[in-house]
Amino acid sequence: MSILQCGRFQLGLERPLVMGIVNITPDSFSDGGRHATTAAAIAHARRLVADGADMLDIGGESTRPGAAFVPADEEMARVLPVLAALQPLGVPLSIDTRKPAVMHAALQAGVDLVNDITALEGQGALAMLAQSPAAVCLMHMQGEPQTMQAAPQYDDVVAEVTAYLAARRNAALAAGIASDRIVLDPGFGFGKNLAHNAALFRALPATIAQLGCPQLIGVSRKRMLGDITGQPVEARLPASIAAALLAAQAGAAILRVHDVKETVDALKVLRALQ
Ligand code: HH2
Repeated sequence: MSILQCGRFQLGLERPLVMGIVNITPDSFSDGGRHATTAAAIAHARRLVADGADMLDIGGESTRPGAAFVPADEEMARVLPVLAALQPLGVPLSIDTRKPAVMHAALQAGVDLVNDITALEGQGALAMLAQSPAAVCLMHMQGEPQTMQAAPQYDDVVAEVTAYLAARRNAALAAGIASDRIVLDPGFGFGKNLAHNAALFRALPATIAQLGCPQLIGVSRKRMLGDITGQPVEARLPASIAAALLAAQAGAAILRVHDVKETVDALKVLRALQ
């Protein structure tokens, strides 16, 4: 059985883990403003744990297409009080950030995983993580959130994303981050149109899994599901569950979701009847 060394925790990966999303932002694409105060975010996080979340992903900057940049001190003011309050909960805490300064503060606060949509390309990020016990999630993105959905282009999306993830995994290994601390993520919706996302999704078991690291898959409520179903963001729960189950069957190790309770139930059914 493979294990993820994740800060204070050693996580068995024999079944997909459910990562509940806590966005402390005014502008996230599906839940912006709903948990924007410290108290609301803490209450939401506790609810996700009660609903069966195996870990929590705390974010203070929306990275939806076109999102505004958030200064590091503003992002820290959003996430640090929430991290401090959730620390005693006994659940692995992930910080969703691309800023080394925020990573540093979150590591000081005892975060167990650093989830970076720029795959630790920020100045000093790899070396900082090498000095910590935290796990890392390295994600692929083409371009920048401001403009990434304008005209994403690939010759071969699967080959290019796989090569990028392999290169970032190798950079992490070379920096001294052990392989049992590395998670990879193809980055659904980050500089990818529906055809790109679909090609990547189909390639999950065949190609990306061969990189030998556990994979995190984040498709919850995303526009690709709206493109397929025609549903607005608030009506994408059935599509999100379907995609989560497909990702689980394709071997995903961690499912990053907004709707924890429903996903946990769906995974129970998959496990019992598969
Ligand atoms: N997706 C989002 C944010 N962070 N991290 C990883 N590793 N993988 C993802 O697919 C991923 C991510 C976007 O979703 P959300 O947090 O709900 O929205 P927003 O960026 O608007 O806050």
